Amino acid sequence: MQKFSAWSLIREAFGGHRGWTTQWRRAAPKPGYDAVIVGGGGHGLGAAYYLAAEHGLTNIAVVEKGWIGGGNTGRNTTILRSNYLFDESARLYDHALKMWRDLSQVLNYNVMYSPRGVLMLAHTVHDIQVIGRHIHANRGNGVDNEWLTPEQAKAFCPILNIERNIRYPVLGAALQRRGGTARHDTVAWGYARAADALGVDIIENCEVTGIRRDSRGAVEGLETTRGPIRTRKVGVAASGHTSVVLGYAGIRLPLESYPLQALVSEPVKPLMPCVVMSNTIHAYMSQSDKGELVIGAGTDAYNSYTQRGALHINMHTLEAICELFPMVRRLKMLRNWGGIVDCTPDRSPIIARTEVPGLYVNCGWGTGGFKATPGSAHLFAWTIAHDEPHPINAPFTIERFRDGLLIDEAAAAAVAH
Ligand code: FAD
Ligand code: PYC
Repeated sequence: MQKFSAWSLIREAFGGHRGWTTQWRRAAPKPGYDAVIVGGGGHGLGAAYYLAAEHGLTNIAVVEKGWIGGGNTGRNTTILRSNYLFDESARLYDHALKMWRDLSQVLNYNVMYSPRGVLMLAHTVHDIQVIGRHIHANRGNGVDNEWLTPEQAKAFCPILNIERNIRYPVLGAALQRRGGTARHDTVAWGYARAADALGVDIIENCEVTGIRRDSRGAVEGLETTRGPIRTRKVGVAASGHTSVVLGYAGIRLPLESYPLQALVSEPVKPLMPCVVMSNTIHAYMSQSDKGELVIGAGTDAYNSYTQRGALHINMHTLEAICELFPMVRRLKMLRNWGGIVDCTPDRSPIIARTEVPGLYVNCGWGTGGFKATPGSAHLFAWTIAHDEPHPINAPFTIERFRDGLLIDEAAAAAVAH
């Protein structure tokens, strides 16, 4: 009879993830690969998985400066939705939302996708108008979204305070029923395990420190803290640090990096059946399957690469949360943390080729790229494999900032920027 150690049983219970024990196939990179992805977050690991699974590229590697999922993929508040305003965004985010539905089956790893519904609250006449515009635009694009009265919103989320005498009363809400949550770190682990099974090398503790180019200017390799790697194709998905990495190839991007924070309460019995977001009073909350209330705060007002933010931002968020959900007032907060998000001027991402042959970039997701992970990874892999964008990501170029073809989704974001 096969014997199992307690540790192996625990590992199997969580899907047999090998990264915890750093048992990936290789600790250091091979001298050369057909393609290398920089960044072991969901977007990078997912791109590697789709390159192998859908484009037959298996002599590839993901290089990660820390541990996989240790960046924003493992730090976000897990909200999934596709209720963006513009046609280009609706196509992009709905492509991703549809992929979440089957992701656990595709990866054979439970990413705990839970379409529990996302409520976006309106507190002012302006909110009602903006949200109304979003609902109509979404429906025109085949994306579900519906208007709820305050009473209907409370029926959907019974702990919501709809008293009229509060500072920002709830005047109504948009509900995207297909929106919801997934467990963030399983996405990194699931893609990593599936990519590894297809032969992809996952190299942790390997920071890219330079990009080598040949006499024509095309990519010919990478410098890393674990030695040089030869490759003709490099895909960068290094959220928060993209400008640093592309700077190695002399490319400047219109990106700014900010800390964004979140916090969780002590675990309690189920009390919150959905996600509630309020852009105006600047707070959002859901409940994890462990029972913790997951609360998101805003971005700091200054640029930084520190993975923590200012305390007063959290205090402001908690004031708003206590007003919206008075019954959580006496809960203790267990942890808070931050991540570094990179934001473009129009708050839409870039998934594109760069001016350097063989160099591709996936960045600019700002505060909202977790929801896009499967779609973004899928389209990024396509772009790298075909050396041209898929029709869905074709508008998300770098050149749009030169040509003025912006996709201005600032109002679709959950948090202040
Ligand atoms: P990451 O997961 O950050 O991966 C990038 C990786 O690149 C990192 O692991 C990093 O270590 C690595 N790297 C960087 N430089 C180098 C280098 N030189 N060499 C090698 N590796 C390098 N989005 C939503 O849709 N919904 C939400 O509810 C939500 N909430 C959020 C809450 C917070 C607090 C934060 C911080 C973000 C939130 N986001 C949310 C945004 C979302 O987390 C990100 O957009 C998304 O996870 C980005 O994924 P990624 O794979 O591109 O980046
Ligand atoms: O994009 O839905 C979102 C989001 C919520 C919190 C941070 N980003």
